[in-house]
Amino acid sequence: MPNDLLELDHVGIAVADLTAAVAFHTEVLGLRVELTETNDEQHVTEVMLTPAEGGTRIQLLEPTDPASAIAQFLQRSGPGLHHIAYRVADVVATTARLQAEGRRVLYPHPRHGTAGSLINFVHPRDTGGVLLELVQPRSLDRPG
Ligand code: V0V
Ligand code: CO
Repeated sequence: MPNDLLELDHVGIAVADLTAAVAFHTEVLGLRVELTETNDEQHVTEVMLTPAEGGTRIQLLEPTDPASAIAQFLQRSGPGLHHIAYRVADVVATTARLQAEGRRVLYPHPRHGTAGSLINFVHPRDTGGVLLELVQPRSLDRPG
């Protein structure tokens, strides 16, 4: 059995109003803001939040461009659960494995994700309906 999906890194939620969504997650749910970042490749502004004892984080995603994946999702489905992201040690190796099994990996090469990570996605039609993100965190020998 493969064992390269190491942890659930985050759950991505598409939001139309980031300020309101952050207020709900902090003031009502009590999560702590870990970082706020704009990702020009993905055309999103994101806020990553952590529950009281850590663990899997929540990623709120607001589009910065009407043509972006998040804007299109909001138009079709409205705000809500968008993807789940697993942490991997080697995103190229894991995507190659899944692709070899016939699943559609969305990018030929990993792109830039949160906090200097490398990310790729597997199409929801090939994963039982859930958009799957793979995240290789930034390592000390690969700054930034
Ligand atoms: C679309 N579909 C979804 C979905 N988005 N199903 C579950 N979850 C989603 N998020 C379904 C849709 O209902 C249709 O289902 C089918 O997929 C349409 O497929 P398509 O025409 O090939 O694709 P689109 O145009 O709907 O786009 C979907 C994909 C797009 C996944 C291809 O959103 C994409 O390229 N996503 C990758 C980038 C991304 O999501 N970035 C934002 C997060 P039926 O009708 O066929 O059943 S950025 C992020 O997480 C970062 C930066 C990070 O964590 O570091
Ligand atoms: Co994500």
